[in-house]
Order: sequence, then structure tokens, then C-alpha cells
Amino acid sequence: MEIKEPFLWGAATSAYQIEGARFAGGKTDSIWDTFAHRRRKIKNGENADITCEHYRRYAEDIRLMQKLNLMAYRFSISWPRIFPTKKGGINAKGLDHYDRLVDALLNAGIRPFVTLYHWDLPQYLEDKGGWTQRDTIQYFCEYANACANRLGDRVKNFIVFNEPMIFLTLGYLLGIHAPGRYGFKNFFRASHNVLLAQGEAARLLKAKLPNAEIGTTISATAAYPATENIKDINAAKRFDLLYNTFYLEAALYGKYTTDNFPFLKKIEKYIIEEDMDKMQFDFDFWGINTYTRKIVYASKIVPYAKWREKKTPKENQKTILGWEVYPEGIYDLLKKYATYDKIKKIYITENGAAFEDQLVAGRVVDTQRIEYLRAYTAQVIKARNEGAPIYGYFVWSLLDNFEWAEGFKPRFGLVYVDYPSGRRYIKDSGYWYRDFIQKNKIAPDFI
Ligand code: IFM
Repeated sequence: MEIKEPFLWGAATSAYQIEGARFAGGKTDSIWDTFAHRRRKIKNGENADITCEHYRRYAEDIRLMQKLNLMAYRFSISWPRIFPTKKGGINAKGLDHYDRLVDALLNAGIRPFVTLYHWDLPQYLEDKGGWTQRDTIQYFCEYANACANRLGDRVKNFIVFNEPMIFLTLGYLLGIHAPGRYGFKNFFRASHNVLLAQGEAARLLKAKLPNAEIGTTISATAAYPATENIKDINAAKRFDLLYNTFYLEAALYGKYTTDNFPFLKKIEKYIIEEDMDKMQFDFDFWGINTYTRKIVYASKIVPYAKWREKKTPKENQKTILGWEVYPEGIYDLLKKYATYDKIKKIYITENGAAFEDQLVAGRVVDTQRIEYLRAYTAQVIKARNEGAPIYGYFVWSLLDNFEWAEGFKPRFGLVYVDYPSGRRYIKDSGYWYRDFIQKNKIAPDFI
């Protein structure tokens, strides 16, 4: 394959995890503001009311991005900053903030990648049923429209959703993320509506901004059977379907793939009329977020899924979240996605590792993260050199931040944040990435 465009090396964040400023500029609560203030939902009772205060400190953070040589920065817009109430219309102050952020990035020579939905649904919509209600699709399209109108003259990459499978299973099936709903009914209804909203908003964005690239981001985890036994092989296939391809194929082909996992057929109950056509969209790019791999074996005692995950062997390296470090997984996933002829372009929109970093005399020696990034980027480069259509890679994350139900303990950043003073310190991994980008910006075999 001939590669015509440069490769973008960047870093990513999301609004709720870094902005703070819960009520600034007319913002109202999202489901995460509400959820994080509920008892026992977040480790140590933490919340992101303040977090990194990026909302106020964005100029300083862009200077850090420059120091790191970032070519692109992926951030998300907080929906309740733009539409703080159901009937009040657009909040200009909310859009002004992202307008300034985009201008500042462009002035710094950094390409903005804007995610529209990174999990922070306005609470007033949740109060009416949130993603389990079809009305939410229309509200989402109005929000997408407002963002396109204001930012579309400068932003050339929009990501409609971040990781539907993750926020739908954790937030609507298991109740351990916002909005804390449980059960298959909520899960399937919300999944169907989110996929519809994704297709509708993407079509709207493309019609308005034909020169922008419209994409969406999925989570992905390479899955391997524990043995060659057919039962384990099928268990790994079911895992792969739910984790890696179910949401993707619904958008690619306008159909629910349920062959390996008939239980997922329950979602079909929510289809009406042209839904499946509306869900289909020819995205300009797919964002892939990946961190680890899973080894899976068949288990009769686990209801529905009928698989179990094998424990990571003690000798294999793990991050603080218990996620095995397995760089070959990103390569296997990229090769797999490259076989879909309808996937034109891939960006790794998140990859990284959380450790319990220590700030000692102004320095963070995070050798494990450097090793992780070195190994994963090597696999990305290998897949690209073999023809996988990958055009960019974003480290999760630019800054240490609020890791959802896990609170602030897991630190993913290239930059250490000292809470609550808010002071930032570039970690050793940040300096490593800076030098890596410098070296790989114009590698001859690469562009
Ligand atoms: O912090 C999250 C991010 O918001 C979505 N993808 C995974 C990251 C690490 O868990």
C-alpha cells in the first residue's frame, strides 16, 4: 500500500477527566458529576469537580504539548457546557471555551481531534431516560450540529463516540459507571440508540463539513483462546465479537452480527423501520483504543457469555489496573481491522499504561511506561509498514487524570499532575515520547 499522508503522533484526554470547573461558564451537571457524588461509586470517594483544572489551565497545557513535540491532540467536548438545559438552547460561553482551545492548538501547530461524546451525557437527559430513550438521538444531533457550526471551519477530525461498548456495558448493564443502570433491557436499548445516534450525527457532520474527516472510536482487546479446544476457541470468538466487532460491524454494514453469540440477538427487538440503514455510515476513519489482551476459556457456569478470562501469569508484566502488557496484541488487532475493506483509515486514538508514579525532587522516573510505549509503538510501526492503514497514534493520556470509578490513583499521564496544587511535571516518559516523535516525524521508511 502506498502511504501518502504523514503519521500523526499525539496524546489524548477527555473533558470530564481533566477539565474540572464543574459549574464554570454556565455548565450544568453531566451523569458523571452526579454519579461521582453518589456514595461508594468511586474509590476513596473522589470526583472530578477540580481534577487537573484544564478548563482554566489549557494554555499552559498547550505549552506542555509543544514541549512534547505533539503533532495532534485529541480532546472531548463536554455536552452540558454547550447545552446546559433542555430547552435553553446553545450556551455561547461553552462553545467559546472550545473555540479558544482550538485556536490556541492551531497557533501552536497542533492538530485538534475532537470527540463529541466521551461519556458525559447531560444529567437532564438522563432524568428522562438518557440513552435508553430514542429522543436522546435528536438531542445529540442538535449538539453535534452546534459543534460543527462553531468549530467546523478549523477542526478537520471529528470523533462521534468514544468506546460505546465500554460505557454501555459498565454504565447500562453492570451499573459500575455512570449513569449506574443495570440489566439487559437497559443495555440493549441504550446500545441500539447509541448506534443510531452515531450514524445520524456522522451523516449530519459529513453533510455540513465535507472536507472534514468524520470518525468514531471503539475499544478493542485482542482475544486468544486458552487452548486449541473448540469450546475455548468459540469462547474467544464470542469475546472478540462483543469486545471488538459487534458495534463496529453494526456501523459498517448496518446489521447486527450475532452468529457466534446468539444471545446478542436480543438487541433486534429494538429495531424499527429503517434503523439499520440509519446506523450504517461510511466513516472516513476508525479510532481504535487498546491497552491489553485477554486469554479466554469456555465456562458453563457463567451465564450468557459462557466464557471466563484466564488469570495473567505472575511472571507477565501488568499495569496498576492489572492489565497485562502484551504489545503483540495491538499488532494482531491492527492486522485484523486492516482486513475490513470498508475501513479506510485507522488512528490509534488511545494506548498507554497506568502506574503509581512517584514525584521525587521534581522528577518522575517512569521506566515501565517508557518500556510499554516503546514496545507498543514498535508493533504499530510494524503493522503500518506491512500495509495496515494506520495514520496516527495517541498516547492515553497527556495528563494524569480522573480514572472514572478508579479515581486518581492510576496515573496514565506523560505529564504528572500534583493534586490539588495542579502543578505539572513532564515525566521521563514524556521526554522519551518527545524524542521519539522528533526521530519518527520524518523517518524515511515511514512516510
Ligand atoms: O481513561 C479511559 C478513557 O476515558 C477511555 N479509554 C480507556 C482509558 C483508560 O481506562
